[in-house]
Amino acid sequence: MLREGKITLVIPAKNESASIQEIITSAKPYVDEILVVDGHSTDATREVSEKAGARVVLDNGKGKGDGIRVGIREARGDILVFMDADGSHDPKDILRLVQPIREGKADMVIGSRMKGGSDELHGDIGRFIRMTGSHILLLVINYRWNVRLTDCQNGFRAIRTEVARSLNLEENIHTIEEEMVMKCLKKKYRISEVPSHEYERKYGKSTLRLNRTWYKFGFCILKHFF
Ligand SMILES: Nc1nc2c(ncn2[C@@H]2O[C@H](COP(=O)(O)OP(=O)(O)O)[C@@H](O)[C@H]2O)c(=O)[nH]1
Ligand SMILES: [Mg+2]
Repeated sequence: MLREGKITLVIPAKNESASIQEIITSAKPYVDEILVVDGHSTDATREVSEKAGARVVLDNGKGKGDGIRVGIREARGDILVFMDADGSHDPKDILRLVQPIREGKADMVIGSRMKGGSDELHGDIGRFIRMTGSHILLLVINYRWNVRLTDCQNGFRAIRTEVARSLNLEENIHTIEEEMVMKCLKKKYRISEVPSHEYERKYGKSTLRLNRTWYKFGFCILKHFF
């Protein structure tokens, strides 16, 4: 059965004025609404986004997770797609992410970098730590809920708006991705994955500061384990 639904693309963005225009323009044909959630950028992210045709709202200045939560609250579509503003994700994958939801086969669909490959997870010690850590957390989730996901941390994903709102997400930083997965599993929502390639961010540096926040990822798993 085909389930129609309007798509809102939610783009959390903090100081991404160099890449965001191209991202909005190339995503436009695939979605009904583009909502940029600005993390109090000090560059022209807001202006560039509005000019490119996106609706822009501000987060509360607490981090990417905060931005995602604001996006979930403000979106007008029936299906949400989250995509980063740094050029890591290919807008052409949006329809693939949404398809299982439209077909009524899934409530959330994650773009798997393990199935699609990543330019940001291999090659140096920082990336090795990031990938290994994320695999350990993934194993904990898989055995706890008896599933076999391959990527629980990619931000490129689609979810039914109603489902996202029912999760009452609380995380303020990048830990929101794993929180979303665990809360879906707890509530017995169906999660599926499609392959998606992760490209290197086009400009600037990642906002993730693992040296300062790594323990929060483990703590978040513990918090939602039972
Ligand atoms: N709204 C909002 N977006 C943010 C914030 N921090 C990062 N982002 C955005 O979240 C996305 C992912 O961040 P990024 O730094 O690329 O992290 P990584 O992909 O995990 O290395 C990018 O589009 C960032 O601009 C924030 O505090 N608020
Ligand atoms: Mg990135």
